[in-house]
Amino acid sequence: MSTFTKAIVRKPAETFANGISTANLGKPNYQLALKQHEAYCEALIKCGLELTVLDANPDFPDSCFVEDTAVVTPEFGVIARPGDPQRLGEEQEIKSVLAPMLKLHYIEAPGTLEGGDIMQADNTFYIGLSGRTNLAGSKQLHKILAQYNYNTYSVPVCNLLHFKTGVNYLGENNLIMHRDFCSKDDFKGYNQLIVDRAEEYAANSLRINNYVLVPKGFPKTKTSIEQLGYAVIELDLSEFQKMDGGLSCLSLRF
Ligand code: CIR
Repeated sequence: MSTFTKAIVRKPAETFANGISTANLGKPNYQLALKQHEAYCEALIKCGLELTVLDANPDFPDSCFVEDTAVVTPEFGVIARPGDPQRLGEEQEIKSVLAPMLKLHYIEAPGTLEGGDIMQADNTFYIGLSGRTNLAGSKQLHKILAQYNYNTYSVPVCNLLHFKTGVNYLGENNLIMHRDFCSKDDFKGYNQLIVDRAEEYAANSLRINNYVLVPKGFPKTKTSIEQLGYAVIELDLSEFQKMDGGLSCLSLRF
């Protein structure tokens, strides 16, 4: 598992509630979202990361979900190309932030790709083909990652917003995933921690250095992760869940 030293986050904008959502959990409370975001930033610092906190950008209601705008490693970054027109343009903002830090590559039209569809497991990147990441975008990323000697696999994403909505790599060969995750068979070589149907949101738990961040309110999943030997930090993400966002989407880590 990579050791991360840095992260980029963006504060939620006042327009946050106008973002894209299919959750049917009601409108988010902006003040509470800001508080939850602050707690998230503190957790990243506890994990040992140096944070770049970007100002809120009201022109893009979903722009606090920075993970979708790029794929990053400590050596290089790939500027994504969001698959939803409402988010197209967010990647330009991130490009100027990452340019002084990393060598950059770019996903180009007709390719679309969002960081939430890309999962790194040691030397392998899995690229989820979703409503946001198309085959052209996936092929471009394959080519870029091959230059750095990473293995890459494209896998289908069914009935989920992003690939990492349903599966995440915790390190040490452990994957956490939905019971009905459609490409489960592609991951037979991993130890699969299957989350309870009632706790599926917690499949988006996030390993950072010596900790695993787990959304608050999913006790069975928290216990299962602890039983694997991980130190857990629980974070309340209720307001981000209302906008289809989870732990991984709120930062770029490298
Ligand atoms: C969207 O629909 O794009 C945002 N409302 C949520 C993005 C969540 N990002 C992620 O899971 N990586």
